[in-house]
Amino acid sequence: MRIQQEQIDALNRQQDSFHRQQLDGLRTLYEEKRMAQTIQKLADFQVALPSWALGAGGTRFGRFSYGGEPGNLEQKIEDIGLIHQLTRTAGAVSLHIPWDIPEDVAAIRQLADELGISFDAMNSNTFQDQAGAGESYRNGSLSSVHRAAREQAIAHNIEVIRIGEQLGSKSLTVWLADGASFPGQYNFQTVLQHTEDSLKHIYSELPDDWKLLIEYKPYEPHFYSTVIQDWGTSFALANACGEKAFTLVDLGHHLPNTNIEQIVATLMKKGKLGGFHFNDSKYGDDDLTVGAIKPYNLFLIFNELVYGMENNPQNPDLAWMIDASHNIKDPLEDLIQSLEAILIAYAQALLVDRNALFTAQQESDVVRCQEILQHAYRTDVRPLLREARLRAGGAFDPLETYRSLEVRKQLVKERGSSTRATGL
Ligand code: LRH
Ligand code: MN
Ligand code: MN
Repeated sequence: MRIQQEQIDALNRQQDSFHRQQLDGLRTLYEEKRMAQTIQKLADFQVALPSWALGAGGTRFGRFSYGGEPGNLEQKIEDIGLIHQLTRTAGAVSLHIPWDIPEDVAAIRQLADELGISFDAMNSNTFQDQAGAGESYRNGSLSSVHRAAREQAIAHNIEVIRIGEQLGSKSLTVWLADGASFPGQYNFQTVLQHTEDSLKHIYSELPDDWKLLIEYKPYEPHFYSTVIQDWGTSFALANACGEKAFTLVDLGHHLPNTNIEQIVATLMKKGKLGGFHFNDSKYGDDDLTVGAIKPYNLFLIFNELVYGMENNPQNPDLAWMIDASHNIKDPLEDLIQSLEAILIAYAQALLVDRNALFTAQQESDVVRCQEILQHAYRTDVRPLLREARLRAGGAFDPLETYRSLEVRKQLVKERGSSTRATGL
């Protein structure tokens, strides 16, 4: 299904005067120049959607199918196209191989092109055994003590790079499920060495203009140890590989109360933050809608990201992606909510008065420091998001537009109620 621009414009027109009033209200709080800069930055910000998150995810206890799920890669890209058309923020897709191997690369590229979607980081998968594979990843992949399993995992990653090259992607994200469920199961130093050697091999096959993004996670699927458990391990591996290798932060991959914003600051100062997976969590890697549980925390993280983007030329542009799973919500609605939460936190961080904060920090005025941050956090920045979207041809309110146009109903009509998307 395709939404006609006229349908979006007609709904937008109904909000015209309300929008103007709201935007004028913000002008009483912030200077025109800062408003304009913020709107432009919001308009430029693009977040990749993962090909595996457009259908119902489920848990290990069950999965509740959602009607009209995309049955193939084309339909997944079409779904991202719908979200992008409404939000103007989802102009990229991140593919997981082999869940989403393009059968006809030229056709997929053309479709993505038509919808204004580029190919962001490619994701390899050495955490599941594939039908017909010679080796099992039961005892690990890049870290395995079994040479043949390591070689198979390395070859897979190289194949993912080659597919990505044909699509115009520029980075490979490696997340390893490798770990131990019980003490003594493996030697920590041996598996770390194998991982480093394997990553270096993959790195040597990386095109010059590509990046290798190394994701970390403290636990799950293993519950005693994970080989790449934290940012320090990822950072050390990235340094061992070379200047095109970076750490990737997934918000759900931290133990409770970890100061993620400080990790962001440290990595950006070192020029080694390469990518970001957004989601939210209460307990672990819950993969909930971004901003659903800890919006202030998200703001504090964005505060460091903005500081880094403004002050750390040594750090490259980041690969942004939503890595959430949808168990009971319509995946497209959930992704629209996540995009909104990301942009809200970004806008609030852009509004922080950095000069005033610097002065207050120099004066050790702790109360003022907090006030400055919270002044920005407590601002309703949605008029800025709407202005950025309207200028780009998006919807005043993407979620309400999605509902009024009955997009899901159309998708169920076109695809049926029992299609099942590949992914987690
Ligand atoms: C691991 C992870 C990683 C995977 C994705 C499916 O928990 O966050 O990014 O590739 O989930
Ligand atoms: Mn992730
Ligand atoms: Mn995860």
